[in-house]
Amino acid sequence: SAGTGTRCGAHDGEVPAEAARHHEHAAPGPGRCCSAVVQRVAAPAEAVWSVVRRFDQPQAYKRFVRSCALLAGDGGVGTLREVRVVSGLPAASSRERLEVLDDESHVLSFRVVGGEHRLQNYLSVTTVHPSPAAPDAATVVVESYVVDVPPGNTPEDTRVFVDTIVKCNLQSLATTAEKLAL
Ligand code: A9S
Repeated sequence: SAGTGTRCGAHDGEVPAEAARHHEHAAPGPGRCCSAVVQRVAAPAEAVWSVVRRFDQPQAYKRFVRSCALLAGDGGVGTLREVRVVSGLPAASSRERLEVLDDESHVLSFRVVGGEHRLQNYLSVTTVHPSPAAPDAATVVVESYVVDVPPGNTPEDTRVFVDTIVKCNLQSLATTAEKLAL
C-alpha cells in the first residue's frame, strides 16, 4: 500500500485501487481491531447503492435492526440515527452518525456514538463499485471497520463477532438489491 493506513482484511486484487483507498484505516493501535468483508452482488451498482445510501432505512436490509429513528438531520452527512436491535444480541440500541455519503464515488461511512452495546467507537466504511468482470450487471461491495476491543475480549473474538454481523448484512443487501434489479 502506498498510503500510511492499514488495509484491514484481504481485498487486494479483488477491488480496484480507488475503492481500496477508502478502506485504509489508520493503524488501529492497542485495544482496537479492524477487518473488511467483500460481497459480490448480481445487480447493477446503482441498484445496490440505492439501498446502501438510505442511512434513514437500515432495516431495508439489516436483519438485526428492529427499528430506526432519526434524531437529527434528514439523511445527509451529520444525520444521527437511533437503531433498536432485535432480541438475541448482546445489545439493545445503537446511536450512529453519518460521516460520509458520496453519491458519485459510492462511499458511505458512519460512526457509532452511543447506545447500549459493547462495540465502542465502531467506524465503518462501505464502498460499492461495478464488478470488473460484468460492470453493467454485477457489483462488488466492500465494508471495512475499526472498533475498540471490548474489555475481556480478544481482537480475534471481536473480529469474529463483527465479521458475522457484517457478512449477514451484506448477504441480505445482495438479496435485496437483486430483487430490486429484476
Ligand atoms: O450495523 C452495521 O453496519 C454493523 C454492525 C457490526 C452493527 C453492530 C451493532 O449495531 C449491533 C448489531 C447492535 C451489534 C452494534 C453497534 C453493536 C452490537 O453489539
